[in-house]
Amino acid sequence: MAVTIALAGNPNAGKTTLFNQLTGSNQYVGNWPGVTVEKKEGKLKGHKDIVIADLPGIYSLSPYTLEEVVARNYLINNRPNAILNIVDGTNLERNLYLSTQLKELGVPVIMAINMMDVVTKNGDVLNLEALGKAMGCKVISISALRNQGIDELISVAVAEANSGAVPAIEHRFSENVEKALSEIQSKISGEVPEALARFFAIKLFERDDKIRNELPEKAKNVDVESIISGIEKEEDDDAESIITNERYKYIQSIISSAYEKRGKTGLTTS
Ligand code: BGO
Repeated sequence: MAVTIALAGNPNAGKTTLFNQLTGSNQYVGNWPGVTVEKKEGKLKGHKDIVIADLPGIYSLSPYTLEEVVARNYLINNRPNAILNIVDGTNLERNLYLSTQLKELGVPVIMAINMMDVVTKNGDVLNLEALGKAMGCKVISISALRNQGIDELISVAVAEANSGAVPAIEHRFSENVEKALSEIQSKISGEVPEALARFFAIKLFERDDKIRNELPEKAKNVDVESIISGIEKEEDDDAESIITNERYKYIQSIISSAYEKRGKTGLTTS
């Protein structure tokens, strides 16, 4: 079977531009099964055995739009060999919100930080090593528009896709949320693929019924309500907001350690 790399990112991150760079004219366009959302695939330049699957642009894996449902179902059900996450480097905070969730899918993630020509022109500095360490994945800086960093990105993505490794999760939620997640995880253990158990536990904690309905019968019917409501009482907040707020806290800590914003005067403004 062909090795598949899924290309995922926020709308306007430069996904179409990168897809064209990665595949050249070797593309085929269709529709995702059952819906009228466009599906584009292509062979990776110089690697006839590797398929790049272009997912619809999405902001998160808690789907509200048809595009988000299509992208999430593909990632859960088709299990690509790797996810190439294109990130708009000028808009890190919003883009990393999706990245933190992609990292939970138990598939190697490669982050391509795009628009680096603009980041550099603005005088901003991104510490790729710190970003990669905090996210627990390979990070490559690129400009899809200017064809910069693409060769390095291809060689790293190919190596990751062929590695078959299940990546470690760097991000941990607060202690009580982690405790709740591991209780939920133990209830669905053996019923769902091991690499996806944490992802499903988070989604059940968020009361994501779309995901619950996709689970195998036994996992679909687990009762986790008392676990969730216990934490909600402790935190005086609803479960979905608890997860969202903790993600943004994590993202803030990444940005403050890896991104240095400079004003036109050259002084640090962050
Ligand atoms: C327009 N650098 C810069 N500077 N721009 C980039 C880069 C990069 O590395 N990569 C992409 N862009 P899509 P999605 C546009 O179309 O690939 C630009 O949604 C314009 N169009 O050229 O479409 C890219 O598929 C008029 O810009 O993203 C595109 O993810 C004026 O980012 C935009 C200015 O890229 C989105 C830009 C008529």
